[in-house]
Amino acid sequence: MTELILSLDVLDRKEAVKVAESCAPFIDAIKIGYPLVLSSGLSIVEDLADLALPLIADFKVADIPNTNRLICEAVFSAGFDAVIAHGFVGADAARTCVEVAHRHSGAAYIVAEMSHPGATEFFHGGVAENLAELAVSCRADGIIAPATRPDRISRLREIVGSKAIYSPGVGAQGGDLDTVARLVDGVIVGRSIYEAENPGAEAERFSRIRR
Ligand code: FNU
Repeated sequence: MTELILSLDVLDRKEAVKVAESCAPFIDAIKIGYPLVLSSGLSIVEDLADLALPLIADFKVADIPNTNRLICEAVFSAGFDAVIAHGFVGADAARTCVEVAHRHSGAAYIVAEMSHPGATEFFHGGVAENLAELAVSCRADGIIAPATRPDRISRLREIVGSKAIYSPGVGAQGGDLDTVARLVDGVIVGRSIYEAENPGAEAERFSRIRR
């Protein structure tokens, strides 16, 4: 089964909760990033707690080990179940995120390659492969790989094996749902669902990948 993860980049707190509630029966997790947390505060986690869905903090943590530790402690203390971190900061800093996550019985995912067009400027030429290898050696729970480039997902799968691959970029960024769903453990979808007239119905439509 491929998971469907809602990317809840909705700025208004009430609207965010409403969208999450309508999508809840059709999704496997909710990803929250800076847009919602900076507009609503970390307490948004409490507002979503009743849905009993895993909450992923997409903070792309990218600092020195000590600061990464402080950030990840705050993330898991707030009630998140997983964190997304960058690997380009090096194994020591990335490993810190993984260690804090595991101490809290949570998960940490390392960005191997991003989905936007500009990502090819730096991630290609062996960098994404190195980051995927780093994710494996740091015992991360998985990687983030681009739904906009299925061939790159396949290449990164060779490196991470059975580790989870979560993939943003379907819909609004042009990635094809069915193509990507066959290659990854979870598809991350934001605008295509939360900007729809009926987000719940759209989430249900996307949830065909869970079957
Ligand atoms: P949607 N996201 C992404 N590409 O899009 N975390 C990446 O390479 C990556 C991400 C996030 O386009 C992005 O920030 F590492 O509206 C947004 O929150 O479907 C979501 O995935 C995609 O949103």
